[in-house]
Amino acid sequence: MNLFTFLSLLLGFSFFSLFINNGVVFVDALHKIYPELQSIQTDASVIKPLHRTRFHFQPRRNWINDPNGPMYFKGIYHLFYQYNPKGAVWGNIVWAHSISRDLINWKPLKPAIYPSKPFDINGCWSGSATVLPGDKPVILYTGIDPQNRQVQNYAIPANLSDPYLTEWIKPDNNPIVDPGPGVNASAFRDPTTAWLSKSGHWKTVIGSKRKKRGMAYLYRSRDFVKWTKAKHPLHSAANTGMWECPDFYPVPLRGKLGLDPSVTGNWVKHVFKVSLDLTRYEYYTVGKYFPKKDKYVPDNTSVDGWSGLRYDYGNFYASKSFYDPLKKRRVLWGWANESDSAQDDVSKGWAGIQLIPRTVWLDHNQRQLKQWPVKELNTLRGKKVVLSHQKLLKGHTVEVKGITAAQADVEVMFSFSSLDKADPFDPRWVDAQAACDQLGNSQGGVGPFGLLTLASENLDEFTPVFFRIFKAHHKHVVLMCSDARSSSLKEEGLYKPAFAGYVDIDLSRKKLSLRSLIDHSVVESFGGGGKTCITSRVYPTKGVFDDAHLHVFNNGTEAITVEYLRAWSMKSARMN
Ligand code: DQQ
Repeated sequence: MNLFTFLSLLLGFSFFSLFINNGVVFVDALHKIYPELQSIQTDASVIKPLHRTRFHFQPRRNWINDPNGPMYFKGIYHLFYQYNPKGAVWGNIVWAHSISRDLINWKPLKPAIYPSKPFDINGCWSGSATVLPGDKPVILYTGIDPQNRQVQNYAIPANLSDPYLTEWIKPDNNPIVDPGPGVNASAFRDPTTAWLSKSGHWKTVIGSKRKKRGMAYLYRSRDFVKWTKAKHPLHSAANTGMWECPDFYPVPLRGKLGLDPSVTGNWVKHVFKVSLDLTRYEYYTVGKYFPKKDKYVPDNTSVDGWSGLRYDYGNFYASKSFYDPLKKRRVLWGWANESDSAQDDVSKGWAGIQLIPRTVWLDHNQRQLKQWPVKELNTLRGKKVVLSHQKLLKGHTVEVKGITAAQADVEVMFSFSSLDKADPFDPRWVDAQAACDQLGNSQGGVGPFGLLTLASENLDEFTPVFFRIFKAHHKHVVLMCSDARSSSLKEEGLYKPAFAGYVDIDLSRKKLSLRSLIDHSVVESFGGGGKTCITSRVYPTKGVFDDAHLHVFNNGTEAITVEYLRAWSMKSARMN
């Protein structure tokens, strides 16, 4: 079995599905479909607390996937998301809708968009919101029509004076974009937030593929209703397959400020992100947008392909960002699927969470982004414990006691006095995950050091999140791992990868930071101040609730100092 087949089985995706509908052959590579499980409803009152997240977004039950159309409108944040109202696997998809004043506590509203018209009768798939001048939100989304073609539709609020935007209208002049000649009608979806160019045109990008080439088709419109396809795509890349959920936005060269998508100029770069259906990972590039030519060109420091930079090197997909005009920041949402089986999801009665929204900005090296949980998350911090100047010799583990280790926020700053003991870097470790897979948290020179999260009392279950530092030719290489292999004593049907990424960081201060958000079945970690992020979904059997433990550890010969460790018990968010 190759890696992709294995991943697809475990993550619940099917890469190659074939449907014949009304004589149209519909080849696609989407969420795994379980017709017999799609409409098995679990009573919300019998959903068990085990493994449910308490501060990561989830509805009370059922399946969720992509975040859709996040936006801020009249004092309220809106999050829509792909949702199956009838069961815990993908199917019957509608745009569910929740609102919040702080991005952390959420109130559910009724679904905003659901199949009801010929232009979306077979599905209401992902899309984005754009707030037009005069504070008028519009949603662009992909509808599946009676021929199973993917078409683009718009929806508008029924009542602009309702800050909750409860009712949405899908005008009858939809679809506003159909695939047209030469475009693969079963691979044409997920319109981006539109931006306004100086010429007065609105522009949006739609993900697609041409043979094996990933495509970002560009469309222009003056009135948001009549759209024309540009001669050239905004961007495309060979052998990357279908580009799902593209995202495109400006970031200033310096500082953390977020920008409205229409901003251009010499003082900004652009970020282009796609979700690769073939690998179910995302990659982004940092580059330059030429508005007159409507071309995006990645910088030569950004790898433009599936080994490129990722927002998150773990379980994170179909992400979408938005500009928050209230706090002047760009906020990123990502979906984390379950890593258990569809049958487990049906017995749990739910599947999928949204990760904590993250502020994103360009790192001062201008080659990559940095990410950090929105600061509103700190309002959930409760009891705090602190460690400082704690020396960890080789093999030392110190338990962090006094907080709820299954529901916690932990920030640590590690330091070391020398890198002389760093092991040599094997140039074959191009893929960080392969390196982590091979080495795990076995003894090294400088590192592994980090956290043991969701640990059982006798340490037969735990999810370590840690760094290892290697010596390469002219520099040091920092590997960050979030290794789920020992995360659960349950073996059957669980996907337990040793997710990993490299951290491009200056080690001259001999310091490395780590923050982990631990929430029962998710460990979401930020290394090097948000340079490398990794999310793991895990299902401990013993390290649960009050029986979960948290440790800080060093298994390298070089002594490590915990300069400080601050850990908080996290309160539960008001969640739908
Ligand atoms: N999920 C949606 C599609 C999108 C995919 C369907 C990505 O619009 O391409 O639920 O997870």
